Amino acid sequence: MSLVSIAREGSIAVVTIDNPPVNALGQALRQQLWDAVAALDADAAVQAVVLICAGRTFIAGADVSEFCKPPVAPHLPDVVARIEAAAKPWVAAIHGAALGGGFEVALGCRFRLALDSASVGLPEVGLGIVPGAGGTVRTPRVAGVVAAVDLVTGGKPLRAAKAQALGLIDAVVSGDLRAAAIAFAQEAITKPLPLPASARPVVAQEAGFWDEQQAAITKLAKGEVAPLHALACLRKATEVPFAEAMAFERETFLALRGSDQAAALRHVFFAERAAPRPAHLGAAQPLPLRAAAVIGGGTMGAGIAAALRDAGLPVTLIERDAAALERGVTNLRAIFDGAVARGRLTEAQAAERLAGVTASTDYASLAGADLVIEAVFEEIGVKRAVFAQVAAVCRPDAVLATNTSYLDPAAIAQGVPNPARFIGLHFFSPANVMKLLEIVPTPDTSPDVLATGFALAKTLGKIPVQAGICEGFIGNRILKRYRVGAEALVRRGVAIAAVDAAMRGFGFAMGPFEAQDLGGLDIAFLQREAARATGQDVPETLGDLLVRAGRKGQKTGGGWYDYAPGQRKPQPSATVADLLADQIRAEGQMDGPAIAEHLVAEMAAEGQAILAEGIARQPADIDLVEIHGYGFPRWRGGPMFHAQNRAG
Ligand code: T1G
Ligand code: NAD
Repeated sequence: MSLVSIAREGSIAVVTIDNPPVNALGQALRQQLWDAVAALDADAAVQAVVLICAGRTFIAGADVSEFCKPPVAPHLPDVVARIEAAAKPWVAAIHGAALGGGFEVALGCRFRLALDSASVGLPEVGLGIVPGAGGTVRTPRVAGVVAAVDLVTGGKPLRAAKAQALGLIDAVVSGDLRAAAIAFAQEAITKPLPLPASARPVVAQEAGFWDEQQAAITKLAKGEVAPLHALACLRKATEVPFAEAMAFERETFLALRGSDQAAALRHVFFAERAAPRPAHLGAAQPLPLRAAAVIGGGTMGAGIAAALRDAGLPVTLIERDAAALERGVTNLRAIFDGAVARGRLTEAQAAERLAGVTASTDYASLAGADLVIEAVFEEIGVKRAVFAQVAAVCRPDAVLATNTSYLDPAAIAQGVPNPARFIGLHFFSPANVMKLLEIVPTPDTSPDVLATGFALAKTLGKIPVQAGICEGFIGNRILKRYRVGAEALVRRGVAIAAVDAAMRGFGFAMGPFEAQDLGGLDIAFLQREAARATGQDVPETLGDLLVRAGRKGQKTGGGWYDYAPGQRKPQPSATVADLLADQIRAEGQMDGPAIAEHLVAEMAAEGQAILAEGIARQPADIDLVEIHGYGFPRWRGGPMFHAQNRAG
C-alpha cells in the first residue's frame, strides 16, 4: 500500500505521507520514506523537498503498536540520518502535532515550518522510553541544552510559536501550509544552507547543572525511570561526539522499550485511546448538549459547573436558598480565580467563565437545559425530591444525571418520568481537575443517553469508564477494600506511617492514611453510620474509633496523624497510639515493598470480583479508574495490569 506520494512543483518535490489515523512511522512507512530519499536524490531536477502529511496531523511518532515486536529495518535513526544527509535540503511542513519520531524526522530535515495551530514534542518518557531516533542528540544542538532537557524529560509538547522562539521551528505560518512550504523551500535554496542539526555545536554544561536536574527530575518522577534515562542521554550528547551519543541513545531506547514500565505505560496509552468510544455503544448516537445545569453548588457542584464552563457550555446553577447560592457562586469564583493565579486563565477568561453561569434558586430556570447534573447531599430523600422538581420543569427528553458516590442511581430515579433519560455521572474531586468520569447507567438508561455520557466526557476532556451498580461502583468499592486492607495491617502491628511510606514508595503521591486525613475521615464514617442505622451489621473500623474521639483529619488538627496548627505535615500521634492500643496485635513488621504488593493485590482481588459481577467490562477499565481517579501510579499500569504481570 502506498503511504508516500511524490509530486513536483517546479524544482521542489513535495513528499506527502498518508498513513491514517496519525501517520505513525510503522515499518512500511519507514521503508517508503527511505526509498523516497533515494529517488529524489537521484532526480537532478529536484532542488529541494517539502515533507508534508495528509490527514489531521503530521507524524505522531513511531508506531507504538510495533513496540512489542522485534525492531525491523530500516530503523528510524537511519531514515532520519538519510533525510539529513540527502543531497537536497528537506523542509518539514508541520500541522497538527509532530511528536516523538515525527519530530525527530523533522529535526533531520534542514528546515521546519509549522502552522500557527501546530505543536511539536518528544513525549516518549510518557511511554516509559526515551526518544530513539536522535531526539536527545539533535534537540540540544538546535534549541540548546536547557530547552532540550525541559522538552525531553518533561515530555510536554510545545506550541509552534514557543518552538520557534527556541529555534526548533524556522517559520510559523497560517493558511495554506503546502504553498507556504514550497515558497519557503524556493527561497531557502537561493541562500547558503544552515548546518544540519547533527553538525551543529552543543554547549557542555557544568556538572552542577546535571546534578541539579537529576535531583529535580528524581523528585518529580516518583519512581518512573524514563525521565532520568532521558537526562543521561542528553548529558551524553553534550560530552561525546554525535555518533557515540546516538549509539548511547539507541541502546537506552531499546533497553527501555522492553521494560515493565514501558509495557505498563503502553497498556495505559491504548486503554485511554479506546475509552471514549467503547465498542458496546454500537450505533447509539449522543444527544445534543448545548446547555447544562447543576443542582447544588457545594464541593462537587461548583467543580462540575467549572468543568462545563471550561468546555464552553452555558450553565445554570441551582441551590436551595439564597445563602447557599451565594456560597455556590463564591465556590465557583474561587475555582476560576485559582486558575488565574496558576496562569491557566486570564482575568478576562475567568470573568467570561463566570458570566456564562446563571445562578438561581428557581427550578423553572431549568426549562431549556439539555442536561441536568445533580450534586446535592448524599441522601436519597433529598435527591429524589430534587429530581421531582427537576422533572416537573425540564423537557421530557432532557438528560438527568446524579453525581452520587454510593447510592443506587436507579433508586434515585424512582418516580422520574421517562427514566430512560436518567444516568449516573460520577465525577471526582476536584471535578474540574480530575480526569475520571464513572458512567453508571441504570437498567432503564437508553443507549443514546449512555452515548451522551461518553460524549460529555470527551467534551470535558475526561476519561470515561462505564461502571455497573453496586456500592461504590468501581473506584470507591476498591478504595474501601484498600482501606480495609491498610487497617488490617495496622491491626497486625504495622505502623501507620510505614503503610503510607510503602505506598509512596510504590509511586502513589500519598498513602491511604495521609489521603484520608486530607479528605476527612468523617465522610466514610457517616456512610457507615447511615448503614448501621438501617440495621446493617457494619464492623467498627479503626477510623470510626478516631472519628468518635473527634479526630476527622486535617480539618480537626488530627486524624491518623497529628498536625501542628496551620501545618499539613503529618506527625505520628501518641494519642492515636493510645486510642488504638487494644486493637493492635504486634505480629511484626513488613518491609515497604511487601506492604505495597499486599495492598495492590487486595485492590486487584476486588477488581476480579468486580469483573466477575460485570460491574466493570474489562480489566483495563479498572486500571483507568485507579490511575485517573485514585492516584495509582501510571507507570505501574494499574492494579489489574500490575497483578497480571506479577503473576507472569
Ligand atoms: N502509534 C500507533 N498508534 C497511534 C499512535 C502511535 N504513535 N498515536 C496514535 N495512535 C492511534 C491511537 O491508538 C488511536 O487509535 C488513533 O491513533 C487516534 O489517536 C523513535 C519511539 C497524535 C495527539 O507518544 O499523542 O516516536 O483508537 O485517539 O486525540 O523516538 O494520538 O482509533 O484505533 O489519540 O486526535 C511518540 C501519541 C511515540 C504520540 C492525536 N508519540 N499519540 O490525538 O487521536 S514513541 C506519541 C498522541 C516514538 C521515537 C519513539 C495522539 C495524537 P484508535 P487519538 P487524537
Ligand atoms: P456538599 O455538601 O459540598 O454540597 C452539597 C450542596 O447541595 C450544598 O451546597 C447544598 O446547599 C446543596 N443542596 C442540598 N439540597 C439541595 C436542594 N434541594 N436543591 C439545591 N441544592 C441543594 O457536598 P459534595 O461533597 O459536593 O457532594 C455532593 C454529591 O456529590 C454527593 O452525592 C456526594 O456523594 C457526591 N460526591 C462527592 C465527592 C466528594 O469528594 N466530595 C466526590 C464524588 C461525588
